[in-house]
Amino acid sequence: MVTNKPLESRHDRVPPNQKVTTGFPVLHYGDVPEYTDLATQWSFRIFGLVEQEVTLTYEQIMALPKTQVTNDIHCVTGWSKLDNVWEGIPVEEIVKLVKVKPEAKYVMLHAEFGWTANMPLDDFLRPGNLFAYKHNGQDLTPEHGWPLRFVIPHLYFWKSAKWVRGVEFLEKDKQGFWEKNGYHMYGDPWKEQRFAWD
Ligand SMILES: Nc1nc2c(c(=O)[nH]1)N[C@H]1C(S)=C(S)[C@@H](COP(=O)(O)O)O[C@H]1N2
Ligand SMILES: [Mo]
Repeated sequence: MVTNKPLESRHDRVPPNQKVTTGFPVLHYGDVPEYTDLATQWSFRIFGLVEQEVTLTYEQIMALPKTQVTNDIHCVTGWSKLDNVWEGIPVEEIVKLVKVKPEAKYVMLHAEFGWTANMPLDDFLRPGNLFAYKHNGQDLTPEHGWPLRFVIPHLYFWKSAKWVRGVEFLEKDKQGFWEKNGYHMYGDPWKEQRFAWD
């Protein structure tokens, strides 16, 4: 018999207590940055536990090899969005630009206005993660992180920094913005690691 089960009951795709949305909610703390000239107002810094840090211009970032990936995203506030098509720079292309020191075990993503998100280095490096500039065939809108956002689909979507401006390699884990505000240090949606006490 053919069943037309609601997407929420597809437990292989949707983590516990999440609802599938076909919209694309906008969620962040603070203002949406406005840029008039990326060449002068924007750069991307790779620093911390690396042999030699680098700072790239927007043009240099956009000249890196590109990829397209499709994934599902899960926001801690309870919505999931399936089959997102992202275009961007694979995480490995960014990491190739520096020599990461062996002591590095965590990363901190740095976004506009000092916003941050932390994660283990191994999670950051997962194939499929990318620094995206397109979603479903369109340039990211400013609200969704243009000109560049990180996408790490296996953790709650708050780890996917919008308006990302840098990556810092660290020996010890440190709280990012939402983690300081009570969210979980890791944030696995399948284990419902929403808050620090979960
Ligand atoms: N720079 C920045 N990135 C951020 C956030 C933020 O507050 N600032 N919020 C996170 C949260 S909680 C979510 S759910 C997603 C939302 O992305 P969207 O607005 O594109 O749906 O962005 C994440 N990235
Ligand atoms: Mo979120």
